[in-house]
Amino acid sequence: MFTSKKYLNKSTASKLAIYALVVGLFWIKMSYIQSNIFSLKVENANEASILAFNPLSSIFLIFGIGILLAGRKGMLVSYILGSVLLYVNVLFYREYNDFITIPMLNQVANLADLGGSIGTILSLTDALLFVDVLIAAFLLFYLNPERLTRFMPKRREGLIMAVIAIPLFAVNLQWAETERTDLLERTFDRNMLVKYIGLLNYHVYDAVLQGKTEMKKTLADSNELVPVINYLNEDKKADSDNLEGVAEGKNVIALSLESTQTFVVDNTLHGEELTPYFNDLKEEGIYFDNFYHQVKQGRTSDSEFLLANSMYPLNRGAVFFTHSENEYKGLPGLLSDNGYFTNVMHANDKTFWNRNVTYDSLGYDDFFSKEDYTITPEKSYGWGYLDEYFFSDSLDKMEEMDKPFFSKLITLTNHYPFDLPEDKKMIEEGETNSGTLNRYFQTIRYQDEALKQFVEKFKQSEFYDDTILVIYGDHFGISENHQKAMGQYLDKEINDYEQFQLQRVPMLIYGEGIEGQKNHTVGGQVDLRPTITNLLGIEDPNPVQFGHDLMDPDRRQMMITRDGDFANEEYVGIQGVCYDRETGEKVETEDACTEGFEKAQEELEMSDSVIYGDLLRYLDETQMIETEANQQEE
Ligand code: GP9
Ligand code: MN
Repeated sequence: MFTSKKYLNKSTASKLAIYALVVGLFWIKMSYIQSNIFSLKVENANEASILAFNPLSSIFLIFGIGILLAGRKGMLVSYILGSVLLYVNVLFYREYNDFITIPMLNQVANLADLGGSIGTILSLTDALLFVDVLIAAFLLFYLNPERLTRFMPKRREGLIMAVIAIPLFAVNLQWAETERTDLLERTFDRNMLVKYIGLLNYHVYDAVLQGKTEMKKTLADSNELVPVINYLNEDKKADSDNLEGVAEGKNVIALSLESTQTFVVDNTLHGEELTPYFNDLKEEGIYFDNFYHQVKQGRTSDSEFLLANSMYPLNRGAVFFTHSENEYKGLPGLLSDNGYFTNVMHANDKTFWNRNVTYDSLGYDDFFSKEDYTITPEKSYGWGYLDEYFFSDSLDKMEEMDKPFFSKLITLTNHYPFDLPEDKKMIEEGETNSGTLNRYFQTIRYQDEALKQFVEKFKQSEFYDDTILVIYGDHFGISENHQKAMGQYLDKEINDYEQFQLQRVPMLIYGEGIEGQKNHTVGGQVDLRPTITNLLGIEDPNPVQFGHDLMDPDRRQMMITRDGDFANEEYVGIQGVCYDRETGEKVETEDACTEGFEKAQEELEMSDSVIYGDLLRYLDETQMIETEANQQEE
């Protein structure tokens, strides 16, 4: 009896030891990745403790399920899958500074292409992130310290582990709420979610969100559009007629500049201007210096979505993939109805970002993609067709087009990893600690030269007098990962406020009859559509637009980011913290920015509801009912 009890105790003790070792091993790795590879901006000791604690519940959950399904083999499988998931996020984070969402997985082909730079994000030392898998396998399968029994976890134990995960998570969440209330309801920022609940729990949460959004379209009905329209009407003032119709009947070239940020404008490197041509050009047009990109995971495609619909893109995934076949009342469709030939010109695969499908839904008449350009190896580099040739061929195509036309051109050369052939480099590379930023200066300089050739040739074209150019940056090129280098270049510390201000992209309206002026209004890509229709003097019957004409002197000065942050006339609000927009000083008054944050959240939710519910399919019906109601009132 005595021996057997001792035997049992020893056996239980060694079993528990193995459990503890394997759990501990994964815990250490996950903590290491969360604290050292991701930059989650831990601000105090409490946050650091939450971050250290948060892997635990998810580890109990995945190991518990593994054991429940297949004993120790299952535990090892959980260990391996968990490790792979962590690592895939590490790679994704290096490229995107963000975490994977389920909708992003539908775009694997795209992601593979984006990783034209995969070599740049893989690192040899990454192999170390898998050494622990071998140790875990050894512990689970070969270690037998007491030579009494092998490690044989019972399924019941798996169930117990999985159940223990629940109170562990509850503790985690309660603790996180001490830092941020309603964490799970206010989920625009994945960095914050991961900081507070950990990467694996974040994925569980993301899966729940996915299920919820899929339900939304099925459950949607036409009534849901009414509050959106009412909300938007509240914000609308009498239409200003500033510059209304100055470009009536003219062609429009919307020129989307890849990864081009405002900080390069009027800036120098080694004493040379980075964008000498644009710097002069902007003096001849209307230049907006407080104009922000508003994209999220869909990058360029998100900026295209903003332009076409004056709605916000999604917080998870690229709306070009997730809701490509919704009904939209897009700008291209509107212009086509007004006699325009609407098209996109972009020398990449037509399926990239699912463009060929979504462009149809937005109402474009045509798409000139890679296959429509005569691309030779001599004229290509990195991502493909070099901008100068792309521009020149595109102008030739425009000569032939039916007029008036609306062409959106998307450049490509100034794309991460910012590589250029030697003979195209017009400036020495930068001297910061980031190769990415150092090369970025060179591709920016190259793009400016290509722009020069384009605009100068355009000026010679016979449609110059009848065309306006709308030039804007699609999104940032230099991510937060390069903050230190950016600080070295700009010679200041890049704090949250500066990082936010770096999300400004240049925006210029240029053409015959448009006088040069600087416009400081606070706006973003969501405002492009109403601005363009105002210039063209085209009545836009779609009431579901979140943007405001940038030309309107009395417009609402507000720009909302996809993270729920905002800039308005006075303030910049970032993750609950308020700054003076001009000086960047923290504003200590408690609720100076509360209204801004609430507005941002409300507006993003409205926009999301339209996309998730595919609500524009009910627009005609809703408007008919409204008109009838109005008539009855009269
Ligand atoms: C690809 C180009 C770049 O066609 O638009 O896409 P991005 O990575 O910037 O979203
Ligand atoms: Mn882009």
